[in-house]
Amino acid sequence: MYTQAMDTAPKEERSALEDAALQQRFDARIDAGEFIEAKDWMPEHYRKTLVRQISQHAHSEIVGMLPEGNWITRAPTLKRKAILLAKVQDEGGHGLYLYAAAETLGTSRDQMIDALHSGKAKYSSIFNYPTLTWADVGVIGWLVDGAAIMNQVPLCRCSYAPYARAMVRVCREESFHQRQGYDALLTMMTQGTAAQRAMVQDAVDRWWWPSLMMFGPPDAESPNSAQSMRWGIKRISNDELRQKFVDACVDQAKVLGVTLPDPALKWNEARGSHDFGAIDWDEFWRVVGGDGPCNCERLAARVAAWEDGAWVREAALVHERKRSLKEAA
Ligand code: BYC
Repeated sequence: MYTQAMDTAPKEERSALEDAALQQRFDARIDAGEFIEAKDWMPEHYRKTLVRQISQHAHSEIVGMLPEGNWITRAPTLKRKAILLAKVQDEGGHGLYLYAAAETLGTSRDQMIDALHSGKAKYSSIFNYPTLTWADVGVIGWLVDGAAIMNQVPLCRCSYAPYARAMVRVCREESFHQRQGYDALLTMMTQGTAAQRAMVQDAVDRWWWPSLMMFGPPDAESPNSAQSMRWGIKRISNDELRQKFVDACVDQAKVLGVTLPDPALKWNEARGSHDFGAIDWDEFWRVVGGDGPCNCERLAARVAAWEDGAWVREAALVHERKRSLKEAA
């Protein structure tokens, strides 16, 4: 595990005056747009906020492998299967970069995984919806990965450098994910049968609103936003990102030939953006609270994977022990 190699004396040995000076210097660095590294002093609340966000993000990547992983054995062609395998594997990699980034803040991976498996930790609401048809896989790429990119590109400039660095790589891969989903849908819409086109529309109808919820609650009801924006963890607010996403999707939907399921969606000349209908926030909080269509199934699948993989972890430890004994000899 990485630990926080503090350059300063432990908290109990520092005076209030020293603490105030450290805080002042930290604030000045944030104001100057500097990046904070793992070894730098940081306020406890900043550290906790980062661990909360980064670990939730890591869990989302790992749980996010499940809805699509479900379709690997049923992909319609060898090409689509190979693409989907690579994509799901990428999501696993993203989870690992993010757990490693969170570990630099002094939280162990075991602690984070325990929190996920015991149901204490959150992960993105979006992964608690079922993937009913092959079109869902395309729509996840287009809308879910599209929303993820919109939200994650600003995180490449997050004030905490290890998170920002991880996000650069994640975003590059996410953009391939978004394109593969859009391409799969375009193929179905332009070369498919009427039934396949209807399947795409049905998937868009089911995933549109949950995708808008991915950006989190409205700014006015987002308890963490103000402080996270002040610290440069979040650079753009939940509502602003949601609006940018809606605006981007409208044109993409036209090219695809699908209808976004919102009768209130229309261009607002004065705002230079699209107006859209009300999001069902009761549904969002229900899903976040554990009562979505697939919450139990997702958690059970993660716990089972962890238990079934125990022998791999044990074998890796024994191998490492043997290797270091050999090296010492
Ligand atoms: N689902 O004060 P707020 C991916 C929680 S991975 C569940 O606005 P914040 C992908 C929030 O945690 C997608 N919970 O919070 C992977 C907070 O609860 P706590 C994941 C949500 O942190 C595989 C409370 O609501 N992306 O795309 O300022 C395949 C109040 O919210 C959600 C990330 O994690 C939600 N949707 O802003 C394909 C990106 N929204 O912790 C794709 C990094 C909010 O106070 N994270 N909550 O108990 C972020 O950017 C921010 O954490 C959020 C929320 C914008 C998500």
